[in-house]
Amino acid sequence: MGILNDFSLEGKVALVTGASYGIGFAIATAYAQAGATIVFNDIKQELVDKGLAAYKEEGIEAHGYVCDVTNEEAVTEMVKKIEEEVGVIDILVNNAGIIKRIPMLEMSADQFRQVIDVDLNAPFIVSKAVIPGMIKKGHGKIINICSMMSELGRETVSAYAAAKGGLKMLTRNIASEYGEYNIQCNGIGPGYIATPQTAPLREIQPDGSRHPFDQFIIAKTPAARWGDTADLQGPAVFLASDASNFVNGHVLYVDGGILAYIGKQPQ
Ligand code: NAP
Ligand code: GCO
Repeated sequence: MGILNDFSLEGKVALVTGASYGIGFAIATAYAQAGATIVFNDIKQELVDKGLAAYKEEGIEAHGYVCDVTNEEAVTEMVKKIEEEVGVIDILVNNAGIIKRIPMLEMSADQFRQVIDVDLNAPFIVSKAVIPGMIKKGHGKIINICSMMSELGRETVSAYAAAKGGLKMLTRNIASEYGEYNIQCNGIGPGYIATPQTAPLREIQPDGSRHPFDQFIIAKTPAARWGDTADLQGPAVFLASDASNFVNGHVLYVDGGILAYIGKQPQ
């Protein structure tokens, strides 16, 4: 097997936050295929139940917990329960996230805070709860799901871009602070991926045409397509495995080349 062994997650416990569906579900499914035991959380029991059923359909016996990742007490309690019921967490993916697309001048401070809370404060809270176990174990992998908005802004996503920019720097700081304990912390920066979060940007127009933003992204992506959650699975397994033990503080952009491309010139 040689080098492929380095990509195995056999015997590892992986917690993927907000992974009942979407990107988190795809990453967790790939981890299970690589041998990991899957743990995930969601805010509502009904979503956790839906997620458990979806994992079962994939032949995966996942462990689901109800937990709002912005609630430090609930997160500490969840991690303690996971460690007792499943095992100490080897791999953490801070995936749970929200976006509010509101022009800044129309966005309330409370709405801004809600996005920062889930997309930036929560990765801090969950990482803080998980790192002690990783230190005791002598290894750990933390993968923060960043975004192209860790690098670029655009209209209506001020809170989201601020959070994801901060998450890039939190990634680098965790790498800096805990690298000596053989903990690697990296980010994945997905491009535009077809999930419920981006569904409003892909809605077919009343006249049957594609959403203007959909056409915009196609023109801005060298791959000339939206990403699929499956496009993130290989990079996520790499960053969770021994194959990346000397990769630390890096954000791996999985964006079809958008960040490298000025965009197709109008015909
Ligand atoms: P999604 O379809 O909206 O799923 C987000 C997940 O996070 C849901 O399961 C949601 O649960 C959960 N969640 C939200 N707030 C939570 C909280 N407070 N506590 C626990 N779980 C919570 O999003 P996605 O497209 O899969 O995105 C997943 C991650 O990738 C996010 O961090 C997003 O910012 C990032 N991302 C997405 C794209 C893209 O194009 N889709 C690109 C770059 C980065 P509920 O359903 O209960 O709210
Ligand atoms: C948006 C999109 C993006 C994507 C992603 C891009 O409104 O621009 O939702 O933010 O979700 O983060 O990397």
